[in-house]
Amino acid sequence: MIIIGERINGMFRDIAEAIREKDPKPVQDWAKKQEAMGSGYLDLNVGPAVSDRVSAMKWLVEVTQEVSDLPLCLDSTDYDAIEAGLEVCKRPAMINSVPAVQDKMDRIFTMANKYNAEVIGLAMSAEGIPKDAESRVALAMELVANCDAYGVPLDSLYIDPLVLPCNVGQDHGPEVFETLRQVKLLSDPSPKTVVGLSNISQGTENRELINRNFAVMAMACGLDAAIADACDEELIAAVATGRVLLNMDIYCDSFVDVFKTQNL
Ligand code: THG
Repeated sequence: MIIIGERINGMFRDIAEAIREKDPKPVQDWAKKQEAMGSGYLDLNVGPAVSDRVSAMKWLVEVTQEVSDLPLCLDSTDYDAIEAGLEVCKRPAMINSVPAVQDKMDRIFTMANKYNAEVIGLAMSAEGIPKDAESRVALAMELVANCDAYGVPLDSLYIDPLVLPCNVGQDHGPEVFETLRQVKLLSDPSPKTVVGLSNISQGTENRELINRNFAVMAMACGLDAAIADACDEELIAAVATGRVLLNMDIYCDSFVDVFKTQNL
């Protein structure tokens, strides 16, 4: 499983402040730290409070690229902000994200072709997030069909079944696991899968324990990537162990340290 470092997000006060003050240091420090922990991508989200999302996203991309060569995951519901970010990305990026809503898919898959970008497709419609796995998989199928129609390679599509906090949406958990399993059967090549891991523990006690357990359970269902707290050592150790047990990495005595050097 690939870790997409979640920390450069304006929902965190230090990043919100950095964006406001145009101070690159907190952004660059988190970029370096998340890369050193084995992240394969860096999620960039300007957060809810920013007034000019377009210029903020462009700035986040530029300052992050000064210190890291990792591919970027541009996280916004504002597609003008995503496009502004893609324009300045030096390497192919990931677009985060598009729901199964036709006009949005039209814009995002067109953008994916233009910028050779990967795409996260959300298992939600204009009506919201369904509960059962069957409905989530049906929405994933719509995303797969549109991805294919636009000629975007299916393995550039990451389906996100959408993880809700377990203290309010406990019954969604098994549906998310089942969606992860079934998405792999939708097409050949199949789409990949991703989740926002920290969502599962928002508002709970003992967040790290919940995140870590959810991560390895989802890995066993075929999860390919997670937007996650890359600076949680225990999580990284659990993911590295999962990769060895799933035979994705060769065992050696220092497998956790090796995972951190791979930036898959
Ligand atoms: N799917 C996709 N993208 C996503 C999500 C998803 N992007 C955003 C989010 N979900 C993933 N990123 C985070 C980042 C931080 C937290 C949760 C998910 C988090 N933050 C603390 C909190 O809310 O308690 C903030 C603490 C603080 O303010 O210091 O947990 O699901 N495709």
